[in-house]
Amino acid sequence: MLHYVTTNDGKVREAREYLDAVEAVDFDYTEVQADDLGPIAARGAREAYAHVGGPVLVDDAGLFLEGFDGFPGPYSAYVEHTLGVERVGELARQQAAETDETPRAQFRCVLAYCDGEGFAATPDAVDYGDRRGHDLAADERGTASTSDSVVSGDLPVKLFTGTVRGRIVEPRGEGGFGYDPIFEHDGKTLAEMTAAEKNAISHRGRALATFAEFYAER
Ligand code: ITT
Ligand code: NA
Repeated sequence: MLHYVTTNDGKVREAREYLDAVEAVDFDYTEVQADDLGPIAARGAREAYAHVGGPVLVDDAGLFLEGFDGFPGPYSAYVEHTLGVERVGELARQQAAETDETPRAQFRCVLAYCDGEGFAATPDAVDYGDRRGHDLAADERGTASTSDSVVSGDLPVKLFTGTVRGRIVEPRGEGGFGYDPIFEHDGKTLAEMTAAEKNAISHRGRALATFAEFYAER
């Protein structure tokens, strides 16, 4: 049985569309301080595996504002609880107005899988263990990728990353969660989309689709 480790019900709802046999575990793993999501998720997966004793999937996500060098990024949950979503949107729009540009942003989701076993090496594997910086301009619409994260002496973890690009707008919509109301993609905010519509284009949906394919083989 796969354990989806999160304290966030919105994430669980989205994950269930890809994984039928999944048990949500409300386990608050230690979020190490890092400037990218990969190492945070990988460490979380190792800790969660030790706690659960079976296959675990940890989901670490964040909003990366392009005009603010990726802020709030790995600190998105903290910033949501302190500044709040509307204020983050206002800041991004104010700054962009000064340069007469549209504020752009990226959502990123890193899924970290650990089941105590090793993984066959993937040719394009990136070691996220030491990765720094954000590949913000990767693609106009979004990306999905897979990589191994094997830090020597540690449990092997496999990472699945999804991104989506969009514009920061005034809050609209009642669906989704977190920063969804201020993030517009193809004319709709993620909060104006149904769960299926959001999954089809979102950072989490892309990462989950890649993971589901891998997990079906595992
Ligand atoms: P867990 O760590 O327990 O999974 P969390 O909500 O703290 O739950 P994160 O650490 O990944 O999750 O925090 C990411 C922040 O980004 C948090 O403020 C979320 O509300 C927000 N977020 C994550 N995924 C999102 C999505 O799909 N749409 C909008 N906001 C999202
Ligand atoms: Na968290």
